[in-house]
Amino acid sequence: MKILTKRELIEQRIARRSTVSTVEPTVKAIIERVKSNKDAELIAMTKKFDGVELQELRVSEQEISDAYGKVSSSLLQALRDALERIQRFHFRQKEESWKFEPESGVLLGQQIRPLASAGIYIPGGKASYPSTVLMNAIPAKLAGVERIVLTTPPETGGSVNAAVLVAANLCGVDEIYKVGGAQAIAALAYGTESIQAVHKITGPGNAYVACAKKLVFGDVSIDMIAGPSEVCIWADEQSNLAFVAADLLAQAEHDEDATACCIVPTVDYAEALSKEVFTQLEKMDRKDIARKSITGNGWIAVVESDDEAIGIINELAPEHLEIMTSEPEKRLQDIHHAGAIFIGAYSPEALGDYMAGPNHTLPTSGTAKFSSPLGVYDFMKKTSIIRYNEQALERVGEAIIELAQSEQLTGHAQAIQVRRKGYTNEGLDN
Ligand code: HSO
Ligand code: ZN
Repeated sequence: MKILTKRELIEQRIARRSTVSTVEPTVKAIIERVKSNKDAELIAMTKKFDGVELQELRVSEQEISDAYGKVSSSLLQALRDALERIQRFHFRQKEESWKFEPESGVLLGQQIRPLASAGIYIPGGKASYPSTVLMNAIPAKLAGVERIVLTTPPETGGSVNAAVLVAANLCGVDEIYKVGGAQAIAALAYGTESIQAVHKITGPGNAYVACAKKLVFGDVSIDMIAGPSEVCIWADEQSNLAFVAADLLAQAEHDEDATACCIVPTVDYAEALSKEVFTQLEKMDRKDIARKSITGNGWIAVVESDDEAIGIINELAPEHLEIMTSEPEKRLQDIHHAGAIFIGAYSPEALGDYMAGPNHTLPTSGTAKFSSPLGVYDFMKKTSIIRYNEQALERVGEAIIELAQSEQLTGHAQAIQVRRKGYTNEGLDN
């Protein structure tokens, strides 16, 4: 792995990539075609891109119940266990509407309502993760979304990954469609004969899906544009080399573009870690992907102090931060930017990916500086409530008129004047 000092790291400038723009013309064309030709286009594109000829886009009840027969009882139990833990965490994110009376005659409040519908995109192939179904559907369900739709590309043969179907069914997803790519995002945003449009689209995807989400944003809401996954591990001389290396590789196996990086105190530790990473790498099933990620994007930075480490972390704003130093909580309050922070040797990212409870959909590419993990709040919206009586309005009337006149909005001023005591068509008569 590349071993860098802090200065070298800054010179390299912490990479921030975007593949979205290069595919934009293709994605725009796909969206337009789905808008015009609807289901027929989805069926044609599924044949073209997935090699599957579909009669029916929607997954049937029968296919869902058959899926239960295709997953092992231990996997079913693990999904149920994860579901419960994810629910228990997300339940605490539920917010209530509130109102208050700041002064006599005045009532103000915030009304919270679930979105009416949500569409979850789940990628196909090797990246078709049932855990991601749980992470998207559970917060939507807890928010009270009435119609939860899931789309995912079919596998060769026309079926959908059984574990994905089971996870969706356990969470109470209402409709599942066999369509993937930018065409699925277009269908969710604008609707077709069989897929009714939704109000918000969430879930990960490749560059085409990410670009489509960006393009439909505004007509519908989206969760975020997720880039390749990242982990940053802060270690010290006491950190277990095997643990640190395994966690770097767990991240690297996701994607050739994934970033696994580590902050350590000495060049000796960095060299030993790099050696351990390559030893463990050889035993991996996905060693080709992991090797490309580790050699292409991975780095180990050698720092001289805790402050230097914290500076790098806050600049990086990693999606996942693992603190494996001997006092992992000592500087926790100084870390301002990270999607999720995993504290201590026994809290690996893999725990958070599946079981701990918090969401594994996290801000990537430095966006943790201004974004949060996916949560119940992403499936809710707020409306302000305002009620003044006549006396209360009179108390602020002059000030409103003053402000309205300063903006040359005399219509606004008039909307107050007509309500004032003694007002006639000629103005106030007193
Ligand atoms: N680490 C991924 C989520 C995931 N891992 C799903 C395994 N399955 C992005 O946070
Ligand atoms: Zn993962």
